[in-house]
Amino acid sequence: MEKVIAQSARPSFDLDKRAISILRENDWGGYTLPSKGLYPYQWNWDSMFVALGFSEIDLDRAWTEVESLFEGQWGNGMAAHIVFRRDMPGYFPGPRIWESGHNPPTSGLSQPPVAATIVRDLFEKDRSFGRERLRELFPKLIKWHRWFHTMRVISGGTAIAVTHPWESGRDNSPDWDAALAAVDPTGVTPYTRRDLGHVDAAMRPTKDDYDRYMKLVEYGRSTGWDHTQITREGPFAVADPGITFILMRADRDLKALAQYLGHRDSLYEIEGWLKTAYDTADYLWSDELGAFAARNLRTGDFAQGISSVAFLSFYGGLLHPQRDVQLLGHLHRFLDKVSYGIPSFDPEHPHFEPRRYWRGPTWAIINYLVTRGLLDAGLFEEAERIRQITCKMIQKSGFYEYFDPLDGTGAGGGDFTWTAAIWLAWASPMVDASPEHPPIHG
Ligand code: 9WN
Repeated sequence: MEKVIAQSARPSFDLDKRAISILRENDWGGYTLPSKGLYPYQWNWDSMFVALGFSEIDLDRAWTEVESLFEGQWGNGMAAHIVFRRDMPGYFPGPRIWESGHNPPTSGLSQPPVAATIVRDLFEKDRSFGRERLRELFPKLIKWHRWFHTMRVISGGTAIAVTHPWESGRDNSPDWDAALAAVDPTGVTPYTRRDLGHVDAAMRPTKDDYDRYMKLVEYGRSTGWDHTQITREGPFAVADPGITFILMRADRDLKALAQYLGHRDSLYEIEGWLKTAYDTADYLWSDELGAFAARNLRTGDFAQGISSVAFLSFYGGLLHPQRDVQLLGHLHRFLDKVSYGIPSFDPEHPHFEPRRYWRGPTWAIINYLVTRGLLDAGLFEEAERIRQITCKMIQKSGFYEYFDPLDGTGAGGGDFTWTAAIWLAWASPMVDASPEHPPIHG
């Protein structure tokens, strides 16, 4: 299955080669680390982007990445956000803090469900090769989606809650500021952060944030990781446009997979989830911001600014002429204000910080997801603009975890796997950027 990329086919051959070596170097045998040192375990959505990257060179290895992630799936369906296979003292909080009771040990929460979308990509690359593997994975995928639609909703509603900023994959986005401020950090068990041994503190979440992250872990652990209780009564529950639109898209892709397999009962269940998509989106639309925004499920309050995940509504398959005009206005504004977008938070907002983690920097994975949606919606010009910026940014700085949108400087961890994977799958100048799937709207 291994495929060799021909030198003549790719003008950025050195970067292609480097990207492939990063994937191989961070491959620890069936699963891949996001970055050595900083993140020495398997992370949920990282692994799915990694699978996409591997699918450019080794489809078999790509499927293995997805399969290994699901070794961390709980009996209740949750695919955990971190799977811990070794005890690495260089990372905090490790398996002993989480006390998941799962084998292999995992964290106690989840991450954005890009898996079904990526599995569909892998399957469509070679259907006969993937059929058996899809058959094995499908029940696990649908169980995970069911977990989101039951254990991460508050009775009567359809909005999907994130119960910890880590669950959103966008740890310290300003989207969580108000809800996080309401978490009382008093009495948090003293701890030593490890991330600051790898990355400059100015690029990472603050101590105030971290105390609250740990308080939320302690709370989850005290419930024995009872996800229903955590969602309904816990100290933090915010509806996140990121996870919401990613799940919407993944539900549609899961539906396509059910069709391939002829799973009629599953189709009905998935269609039931999809029927609520527009209601869920309505809940996240802020007239004041003219955009989708995170919303605190305990108070109903919207976030104070716009994050780049607002533009994932296209990826989620939503079309709404009046709203789309406003969203595209913001997208152009975000891109025009900086040289290397899409900034993760509104560059004109007072809370924008160009180097601090999710409070402004540009992320190649988000650019990729937004672009997939724009292509589906026929917005080719915007899509190509974002791809070219991403390409230029990586050519300028290398495979960093994320980038300063003002000058393209790489930040966070270096030789970062998901950036290498996104390069191979999409950002490299020679990748065919035409839409792989027909539009999914309607
Ligand atoms: C906590 C691994 C992960 C990503 C997240 C990113 C960051 C972890 C951290 O790194 O989160 O899960 O310790 O900061 O925010 O999106 O999956 O790359």
